[in-house]
Amino acid sequence: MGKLILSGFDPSPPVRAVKLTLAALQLPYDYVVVNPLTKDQHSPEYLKKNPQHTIPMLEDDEQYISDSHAIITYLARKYGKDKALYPNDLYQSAIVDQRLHNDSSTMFTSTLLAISKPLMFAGQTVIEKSKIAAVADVYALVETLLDNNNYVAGTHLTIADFSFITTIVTLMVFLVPDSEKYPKLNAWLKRIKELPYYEEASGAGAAQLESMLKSKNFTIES
Ligand SMILES: N[C@@H](CCC(=O)N[C@@H](CS)C(=O)NCC(=O)O)C(=O)O
Repeated sequence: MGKLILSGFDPSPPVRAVKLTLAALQLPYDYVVVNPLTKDQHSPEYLKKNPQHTIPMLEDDEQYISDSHAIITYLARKYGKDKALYPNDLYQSAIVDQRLHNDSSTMFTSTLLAISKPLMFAGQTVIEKSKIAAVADVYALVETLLDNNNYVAGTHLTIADFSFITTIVTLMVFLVPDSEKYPKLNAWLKRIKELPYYEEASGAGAAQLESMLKSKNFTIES
């Protein structure tokens, strides 16, 4: 097995999804801090490996992969012994892919980044109501996905759970999911947070991002 090197920054949700996957697969790796707050991702060496200048980026035997969804799928397919985290079955893997694409397009980008980027980088302090309504839509969808299942892509833990939880715990900074309205979502959050590697791989970084966001003293449009 080649040496794995993850470039990232703990508060970043997609980086945390990769750290959860590496922990679940019990894979050793080196960690290189690339801090987007100081624009480390724009260094010439980094851009050569990832012209899209995003974290996370994984290096495996001098091959570079960026985008958390591509990375966690690769890791689970290549190193998952029983293929439980990313099923071999074509239909089951398509379900996992669908969840990952949803995180990539809707949950992380058009819901979470749409709120957090203006706060972090453009000095905005009032969050539009419509953006909070989009967070509620995410919770409603996940509640439905969990209707007959303990995990977001079915009856077993998959990489889709890692992708969703890292985005959702940060969405919770802006809207706490009511336990009566979203009982399954809340039970799932508890279930994933109880994984023995959760706190180290994701919980600590999520808490850091929460305090960074709260330090912006934002309010929600009334
Ligand atoms: N879809 C990408 C999103 C990655 C992303 O936007 N990462 C942010 C940090 S959370 C970043 O690197 N921002 C810096 C930049 O885009 O220059 C993924 O899942 O990896």
